[in-house]
Amino acid sequence: MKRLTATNAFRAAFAIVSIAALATALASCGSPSPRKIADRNGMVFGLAIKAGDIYTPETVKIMKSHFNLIVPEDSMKWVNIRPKKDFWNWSDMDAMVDFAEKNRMRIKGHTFLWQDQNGPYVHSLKTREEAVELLTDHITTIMTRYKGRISEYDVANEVFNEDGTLRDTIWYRLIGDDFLDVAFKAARAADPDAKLILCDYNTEYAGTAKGDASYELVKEMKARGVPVDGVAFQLHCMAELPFNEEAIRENIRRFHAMGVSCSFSEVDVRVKLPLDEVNTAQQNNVYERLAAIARTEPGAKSLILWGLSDKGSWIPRAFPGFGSANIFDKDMKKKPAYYALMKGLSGK
Ligand code: 9MR
Repeated sequence: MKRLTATNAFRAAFAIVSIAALATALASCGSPSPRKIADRNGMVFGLAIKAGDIYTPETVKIMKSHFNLIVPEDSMKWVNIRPKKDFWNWSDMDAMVDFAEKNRMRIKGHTFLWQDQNGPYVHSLKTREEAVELLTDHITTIMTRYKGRISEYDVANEVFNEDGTLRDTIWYRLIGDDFLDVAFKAARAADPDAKLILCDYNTEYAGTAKGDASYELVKEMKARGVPVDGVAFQLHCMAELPFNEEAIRENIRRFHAMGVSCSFSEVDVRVKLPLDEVNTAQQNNVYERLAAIARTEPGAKSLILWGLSDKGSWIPRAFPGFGSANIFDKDMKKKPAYYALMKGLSGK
């Protein structure tokens, strides 16, 4: 039997260390991270986060390797950032903007003109002049503070009824037909470089009342010189419903043709619980197709997830009996939907 000399022992140890180093190197240069894939494909791949997420190491790790944009799920909503007319709560947004910059991510603002989550004083506005003044002040103050740091904003959110008419909100009622013009013009004046977006749900399909009304409204806004740069389709989807890929692509293309970009901006795909083989396959299909559309349509190139895991999701509160809408489960384990989404994102 060969004796283990000092030289042999050294060689053996060296070989083991080399193999370990090679394995590590192979692992690290293996498949690129989702964030790299999105960057390479020229895509925004984003995540809506809650204020505490940037202090949760497990979430931070996933955020850094997966996403190139974050959006506050709630922190910029009127009642949260400005609970009283003269009291601004900047701390959460300041921390998120710092976090995004430190990690070289973009950050999106959400949202100014909306019917929900307004401070009580908003509902006691009485005249057009008061409403224009407060809305303009709100937009100007936030966008001036984050000028050059926040790259895009949902300036207005959910302005349509399902039949395509405009929703009866405090802003529309008091300001009148030019309520969106007021908001978008104030936004452009506050930060000329920020991308200004009109956001809604059920507007993703061409050929539906709401989808077509949104297209017509943006076309008219552009024609009268109102600075609207993009539309956002929220896409809180239900796995069991039919998914009309062609109608989404057609819609994106007609917006693209007039220089308006589209984003899938609040993506989650709920299922009627429990999760089973059938609805898992349906959910996978929606995630994969949405990512594939966003990747392949030059007028889209943006997909933002409304939360990471089923743990903090808004779905069970809003839709009793439904859930499991996100790509990680309650224990932060990757679900089949995760892999389906990645397949759509990478095209492999
Ligand atoms: O996910 C958000 C939830 O945490 C809030 O309680 C709720 C009310 O502010 O808003 C949810 O986000 C909504 C988004 O801002 C606009 N589109 C619909 C989203 C789900 O309700």
